[in-house]
Amino acid sequence: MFKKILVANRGEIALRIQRACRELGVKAVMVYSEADRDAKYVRLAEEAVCIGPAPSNLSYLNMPAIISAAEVTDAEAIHPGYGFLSENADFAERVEKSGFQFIGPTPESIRIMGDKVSAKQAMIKAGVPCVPGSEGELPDDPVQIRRIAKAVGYPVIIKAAGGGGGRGMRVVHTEAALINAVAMTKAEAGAAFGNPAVYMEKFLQNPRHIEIQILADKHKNAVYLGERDCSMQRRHQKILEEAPAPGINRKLIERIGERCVAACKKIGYRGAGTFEFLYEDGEFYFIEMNTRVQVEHPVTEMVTGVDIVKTQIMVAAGEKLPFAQRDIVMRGHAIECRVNAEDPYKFVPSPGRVTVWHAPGGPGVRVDSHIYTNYFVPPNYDSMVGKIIVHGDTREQAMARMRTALAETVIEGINTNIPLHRELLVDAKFMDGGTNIHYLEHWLEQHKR
Ligand code: MV4
Repeated sequence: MFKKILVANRGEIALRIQRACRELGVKAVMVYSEADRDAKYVRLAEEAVCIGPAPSNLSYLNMPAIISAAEVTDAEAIHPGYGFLSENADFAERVEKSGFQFIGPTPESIRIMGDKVSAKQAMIKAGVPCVPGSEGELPDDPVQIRRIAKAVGYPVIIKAAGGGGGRGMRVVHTEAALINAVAMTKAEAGAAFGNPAVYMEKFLQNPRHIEIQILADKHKNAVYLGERDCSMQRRHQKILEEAPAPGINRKLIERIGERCVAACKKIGYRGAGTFEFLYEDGEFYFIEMNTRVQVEHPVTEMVTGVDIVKTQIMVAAGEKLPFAQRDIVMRGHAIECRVNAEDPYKFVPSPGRVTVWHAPGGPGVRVDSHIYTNYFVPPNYDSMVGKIIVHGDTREQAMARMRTALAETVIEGINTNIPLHRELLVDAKFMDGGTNIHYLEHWLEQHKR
């Protein structure tokens, strides 16, 4: 096991990784920007290095500063967390060329999954079901593009190979709009991602977003840790996630999970990863793979009892996965509410000083947050200030526990989306389970104030 690792992130995930290190007996070096001097994980750190001014491009995205921090502190590995440099293949490569372990997959795996065309091709080859569409990048010839769209069937969606997470996509309903839409998406993709390549898929109108969590080691072992339902989102920002996904056939999930594991083994994947699927009319369709730990990993930890962050570090150190697939048992139900410093209905960020903070507690309640009374939420970063996660024997019990947890939570001095969560937890359709990716936006439209 490593003696010391560097945590190249901030906020709640920096604290989460620090906690995993403590449990493993690994020293954690924290890095921080000038805006995060007073951060909780910096105060709790045995060692911390300032890597630059507040703007992320000068600090948390500053590769030389981060690698230098690892050098001067004698860290052996770098955990990138999520966001920032976590899915940057060039960073992973520079980390390894500088003699450190990157806590994540190989730069090659990150690169394949970063290009959505090569990711999809790898998945098709590995037997993971994908959304029907173009086989690879769209050609330039308008005749061929029309032929592909006709075969796929309208509506279709044009997606940038360099996009992902909702960036660089365009839905096309008619042949008349097709060629122009392809040209527009290509132009935007070239400007935004430096890669004009686009591909085409059948546009699924009312899917759910279901993802499969996997963990793999360097010894060809891989397991899936069940699924998460992440359909409750607005503008591609998830706000509530749960596991298991309500109302989906367990045998089907097992089959998909096994395909994901087989794909990991086939491509030599290692570390934590997430296969994102759209689920519609009883079928799963792969769309993208995330090669990092995700914000919503706690719901999987709560239902499986597996510490995903600890396992990431263990497998990066070369250890074998300490469990096999038969050891993974999903128990009960977990829900996570993301707490954002923002207006609950207008969604404008609300940075500033937290004057009062009372965290919820009780059976089955977990809070992953870096905030404290008198903490100043800087305006420079993502507005998420923490996550409330609950576990119960049933979905009903988990919802009841979440309602209690949300009722107990007090955050003063900044606005948060907790009032929105309180309303959602008593919404009849949410309570039924199985709402699709458009539900929250429609709900907000109907609950305008
Ligand atoms: C789609 C789709 C419908 N059909 N692909 C958006 C984020 C990116 N990961 C892929 N996305 C979508 N791809 C096909 N073929 C609808 C979406 C989509 C979406 C997906 C997951 C979660 C929220 C979403 C919100 C709008 C659109």
